[in-house]
Amino acid sequence: MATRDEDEGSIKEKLVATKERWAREGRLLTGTRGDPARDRLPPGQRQVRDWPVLDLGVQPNVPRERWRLDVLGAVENPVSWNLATLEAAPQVEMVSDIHCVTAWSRYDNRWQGVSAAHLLAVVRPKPEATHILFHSYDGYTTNVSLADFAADDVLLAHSWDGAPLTREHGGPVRVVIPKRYFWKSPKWIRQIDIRAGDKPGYWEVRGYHNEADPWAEERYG
Ligand SMILES: Nc1nc2c(c(=O)[nH]1)N[C@H]1C(S)=C(S)[C@@H](COP(=O)(O)O)O[C@H]1N2
Ligand SMILES: [Mo]
Repeated sequence: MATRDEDEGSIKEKLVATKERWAREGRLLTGTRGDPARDRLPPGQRQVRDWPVLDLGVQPNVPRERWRLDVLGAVENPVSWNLATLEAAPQVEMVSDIHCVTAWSRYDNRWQGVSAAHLLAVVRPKPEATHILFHSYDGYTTNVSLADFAADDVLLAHSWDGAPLTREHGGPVRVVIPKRYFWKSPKWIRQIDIRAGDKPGYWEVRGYHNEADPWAEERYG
């Protein structure tokens, strides 16, 4: 008889295989381009009012006192933060829409945390730095350009709607990058590797688009 772990492993493999097939088939593509100056909803998306949970079948339990974030790589001043360091940094509140590649969008999410701009000002990327590779506690990775991470609506969020971010949504801390599909917003963030050169992450090597702009419907690579 299969053990519980093997069952969960094979369920996860099937889910991943389904998403890879969707990517190959170009599922959900409408072939149109949206204009954020005119529309609220990007092409092919529909609005939801609940907040779906998406993960790889694991929601790591990271106690608040044990959470660490290492920011390293092509930077002048690598840092290792804990929650106290994060809470001592200048706090911001940002409201943004979520666009998931599986076609749901959720409006007006109110996040609290520290801006990516502040973090970058602390670590000071070297001239050769061009991209970011995020690593999370569940083994997930995803990549963005340094410019995408430096956008003024990007933050490290510890709270949502005034309450600590729940475990299922990536607490203690996740990254939020509103201008990209939500798979580029890593939950349970552990490490931010600032790199000279790009390296594709978990979904990016499985057929998802490298840039992931919802307005251009960059769902699949
Ligand atoms: N660490 C980690 N981050 C992740 C994921 C994941 O599996 N692990 N899934 C991504 C995907 S595909 C989506 S759509 C969003 C889902 O975030 P939510 O569960 O808070 O809605 O998280 C993204 N960040
Ligand atoms: Mo997603």
